[in-house]
Amino acid sequence: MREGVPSREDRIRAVLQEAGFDAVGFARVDDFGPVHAGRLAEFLDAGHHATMHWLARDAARRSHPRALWPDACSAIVVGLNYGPDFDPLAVLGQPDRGAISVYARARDYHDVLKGILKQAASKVAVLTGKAELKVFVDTAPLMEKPLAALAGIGWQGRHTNLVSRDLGSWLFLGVILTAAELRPDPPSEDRCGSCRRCLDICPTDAFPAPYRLDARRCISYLTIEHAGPIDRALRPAIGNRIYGCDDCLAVCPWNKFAEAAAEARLTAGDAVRAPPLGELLVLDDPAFRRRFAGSPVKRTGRDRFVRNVLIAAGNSGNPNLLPAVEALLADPAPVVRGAAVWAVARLAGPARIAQLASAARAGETDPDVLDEWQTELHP
Ligand code: B12
Ligand code: SF4
Ligand code: SF4
Repeated sequence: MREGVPSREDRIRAVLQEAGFDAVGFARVDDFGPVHAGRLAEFLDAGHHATMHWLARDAARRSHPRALWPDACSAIVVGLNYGPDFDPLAVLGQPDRGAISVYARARDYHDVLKGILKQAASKVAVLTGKAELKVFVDTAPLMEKPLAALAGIGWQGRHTNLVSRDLGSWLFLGVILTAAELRPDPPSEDRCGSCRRCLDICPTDAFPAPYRLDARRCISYLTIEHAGPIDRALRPAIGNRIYGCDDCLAVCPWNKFAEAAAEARLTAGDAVRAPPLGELLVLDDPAFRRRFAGSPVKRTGRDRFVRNVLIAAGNSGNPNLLPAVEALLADPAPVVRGAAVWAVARLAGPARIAQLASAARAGETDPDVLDEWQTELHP
């Protein structure tokens, strides 16, 4: 490269930074080592993917970027800061309100990130000299975190997410695969040192070891991805977290360099800033859709979401929520009725449960709901 003339990589970086990305890095696809396929296999063999069967189904393609796209030569990895301008853990001290994780308090990041990436992609394609490239955000079978670490965006912290020296733990990742050969950036070093704050704070003890997550215990999985009743043993530790969890990210000391998100679409909207549980317990399907239009929260659907709100209500210790909770004993969705039984028992105790049982249990056929009644009536 001649002195003073920006390299191809510099120009691509400039285009992506101008488009709004806070971090941009380059990796050679060939450098993505077999270690990651091995770790993915270990994760799946241990059952740590819970009911996310798509992770196992796609394992072969997920193991290496070239298995996803054989022509891929280089990866351009981008990071978008979604740092909060509030203390994300403060809402945990307000048991009457629901804690919605930071990433879900704004517009769906899939839409935002993909939109910006797609807009910038044609310019990037011209600069790479290869017309064909592929853009990925989250949903493709690609191991984005190890790829981002290889591209020097940050390192995988003990909580398994990518940590950046400049942005801390609050960044979304996106990837462009291209057939062009681009000069790679040096991979990031692990800077966790002797810290284990993220492991120690986890409310449900979801890390069987550092750098390993058992999704079956992770509140993010349980409240977003898991479809049926949530493991009874884990319900108390969920507290008032009704969509996702930020604890392990929020305590990371590297966040001290983080700044609040610049992208306006990633800042919290009023509908999802610590909403009162009482408002959420009464949401029917149309009201749920209206309230969470454009937000990632809509992904769970109303039934799973109200199940989460019932667990938070049961943990709230607030008997004022009881009328709304008891009304849900007759909800059409079994997952809601079952969670309502648990919540009534927590808020009103065994005498009230016994009083309600004969009417509410009559005609019940769902085995999970019957199981909830059985457990509360004969603990
Ligand atoms: C499945 C998934 C989940 C699952 C499982 C999470 C997990 N850790 O695997 C659940 C639903 C629990 C989840 C939760 C969250 N997720 Co998620 N999720 C994904 C997804 C789709 C795939 C991840 C995956 O491949 N997992 C399989 C495991 C095997 O891969 P891995 O975690 O990278 O595993 C590595 C480690 O185990 C490590 N390892 C094992 N042993 C050792 C030893 C050493 C020494 C080292 C260094 C590493 C190491 O090596 C493996 C790879 O080599 C990605 C998007 C994508 N396509 O990559 C988003 C993604 C990881 N999620 C994301 C986010 C934001 C979250 C949440 C913060 C959301 C929230 N607030 O609730 C939480 C965080 C929970 C946590 N602590 O991980 C972001 C993370 C961004 C970042 N900075 O890293 C991603 C990248 C989406 C995106 N495009 O931005 N998620
Ligand atoms: S997201 Fe919450 S539950 Fe999941 S590993 Fe992190 S602290 Fe634990
Ligand atoms: S909290 Fe500590 S151990 Fe966890 S990712 Fe951050 S620096 Fe690493």
